[in-house]
Amino acid sequence: MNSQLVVQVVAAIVFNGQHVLVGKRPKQVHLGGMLEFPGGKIEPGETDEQALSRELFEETGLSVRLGDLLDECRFDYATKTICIRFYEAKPIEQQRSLDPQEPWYWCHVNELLPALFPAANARVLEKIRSRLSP
Ligand code: DGT
Repeated sequence: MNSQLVVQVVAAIVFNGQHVLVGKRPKQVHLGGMLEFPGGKIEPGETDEQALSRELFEETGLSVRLGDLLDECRFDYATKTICIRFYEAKPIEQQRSLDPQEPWYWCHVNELLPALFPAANARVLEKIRSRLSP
């Protein structure tokens, strides 16, 4: 049994037509260099929606309307266990444009290669692909 504290994480799959918002994690952090969906750890007292709105706005300046829960996954790493919930989202307003220097960009769904993402994202990537394939 894993007795480590479980870190609660939320992430958004923001769809813009055939594109989804992704970012590259900074080199120095856990899973550095991998792609991720915007989001992060839930602060004490926050709902999933509050945490996602805060993280998305801080990271990208984007306001979204949250949709369905697409996947929930518990994953054990060497140093911690995470429980991550992925929500579908639609962009409402972009407060600032994304600078090419920033890690965030709109990626075509055909380019969401599982090898570029943390293993915890495998199932949701599968769901995104099957949702958009004809
Ligand atoms: P910080 O800098 O400590 O405030 O970090 P936060 O709140 O931005 O959260 P972060 O991104 O360090 O932690 C999220 C954890 O979930 C991290 O261990 C990586 C993991 N993870 C796996 N897949 C994803 C994903 O698609 N998006 C995000 N944001 N995290 C993911």
